[in-house]
Amino acid sequence: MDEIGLLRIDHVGIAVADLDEAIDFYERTFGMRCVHRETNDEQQVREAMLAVGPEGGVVQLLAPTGPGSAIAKFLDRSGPGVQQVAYTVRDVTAAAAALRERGLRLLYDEPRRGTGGSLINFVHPKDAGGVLIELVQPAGA
Ligand code: MC0
Repeated sequence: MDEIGLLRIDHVGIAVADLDEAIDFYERTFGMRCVHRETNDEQQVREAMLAVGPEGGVVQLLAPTGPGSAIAKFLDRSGPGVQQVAYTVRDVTAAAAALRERGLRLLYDEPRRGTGGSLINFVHPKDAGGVLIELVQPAGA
């Protein structure tokens, strides 16, 4: 079987209703630092990346921009909380193909645009023990 090419945990994604309020909570309570913010129209999210600490780790806060957003649906069903675990991969197309070969459902036929110009795809949570898994190929990789 082909290698998936996982490199590390890219981020843990948390669904929130109010982005500014959530950033404030993580900064004040845990001393995390907001290092990036952006709106992704295709995914219908406003997001913020928070650096956990000096040794690494990133938390992504995700708020919906409209009712059709996957985050809006998640919040309606489950309330705020962990929505996804994302892994950095060398090559998202190759990783998706290797996972399909193992019988898992990938959500997109082709990678889409993620944070900071990355390329992303997702494994359906029902094929991964109830966890939505995002594959992230960083921009320029
Ligand atoms: C749904 N389910 C989940 C789940 N979302 N389980 C764990 N984690 C989640 N996040 C479960 C439901 O509870 C339900 O279980 C079953 O999956 C329903 O599956 P479905 O009917 O096929 O699907 P939907 O309509 O609930 O949608 C789920 C799906 C969707 C994962 C397909 O959320 C999606 O397309 N996600 C990918 C895009 C995304 O998440 N975008 C936002 C982040 P039961 O047992 O009740 O049947 S954007 C992002 O992350 C970007 C900006 C980035 O990082 O670069």
